[in-house]
Amino acid sequence: MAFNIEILDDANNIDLITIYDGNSEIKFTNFGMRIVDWKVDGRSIVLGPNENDDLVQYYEENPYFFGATIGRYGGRIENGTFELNGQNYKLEQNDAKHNLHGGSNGLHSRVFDYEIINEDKIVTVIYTADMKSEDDYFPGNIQIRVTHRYDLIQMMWSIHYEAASTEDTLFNPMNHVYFNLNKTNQTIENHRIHNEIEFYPLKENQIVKSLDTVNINEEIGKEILTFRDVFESGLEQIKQFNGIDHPVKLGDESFTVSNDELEIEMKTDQDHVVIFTLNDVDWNDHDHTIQEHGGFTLETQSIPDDIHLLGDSAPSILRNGKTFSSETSYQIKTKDK
Ligand code: G6D
Repeated sequence: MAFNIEILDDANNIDLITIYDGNSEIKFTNFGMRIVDWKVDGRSIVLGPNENDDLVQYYEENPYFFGATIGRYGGRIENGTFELNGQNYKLEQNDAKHNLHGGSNGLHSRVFDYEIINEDKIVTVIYTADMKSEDDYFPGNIQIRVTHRYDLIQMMWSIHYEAASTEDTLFNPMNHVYFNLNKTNQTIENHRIHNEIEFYPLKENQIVKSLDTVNINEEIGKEILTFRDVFESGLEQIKQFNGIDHPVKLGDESFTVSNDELEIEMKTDQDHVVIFTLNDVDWNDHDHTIQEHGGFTLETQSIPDDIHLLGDSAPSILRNGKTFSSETSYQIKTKDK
């Protein structure tokens, strides 16, 4: 078991952390607490920069939040405003009129202090930061601790989030990793989704409509869907957004997606996952390796805009005096040939 650290930007303390053994390799950076790459048997299974990209520039330009830790709030808050304890808060409107992924000063834009613990075949990276209300206009200063752990035997990446705030606030973090299990530069259409997809329809402005859900498996009449089935389903919501960009209800203990060779199993204590299938690509990533439907996210979090849908009982409300704690893991399994 081994790990190494490469300094990418000395002036800004940006590092690339590589953890590897014979079968797999995972790379993180303290810039936005990102997963940069994850290779299994030499194949990259997450979207990210190429070897010859300038990593910092790549992430500064990338509009899709590849691999980034998102916070304080994953997804859109309608009109960038919300009310909490009778007080109205105005956030940055960085996505049309909405606040998306916490705004431009969100966690993805920051460089974190970190420490590494190296145990037998398990490497743990612990990031810490303080986020001030004046940074992103949410109430309260929060202390955040995010732990990325890689188990080289299990090929399992787990993320633990912890936070405490000086005032009642919203905290709804997630990781914006995109997976594609294919060896070649194919889209995700061939991937099978082993769980039912029960999603929350969106309004035209991409904000969740209501708490009423639609079950794609029931609509199509198929137990196990491929992404191709979903894209070709003709369902209004899928046509409208050119793919999935929806919160999905999690019913089972785990959520699994596979192709013929690999399987990714996600486990989380969250009740929802936002799945986004890279629906419109209008960014030139120099090498042209990013394509429409070239990856899917598994963003485990509370339903975006829950503060408007659920008010005082929104799970994203973090009360002063309470500690937020949540865990998600992604495990790669190779299928028997
Ligand atoms: C998110 O749901 C959103 C998408 O609409 C957005 O385009 C993407 O992040 C960058 O998952």
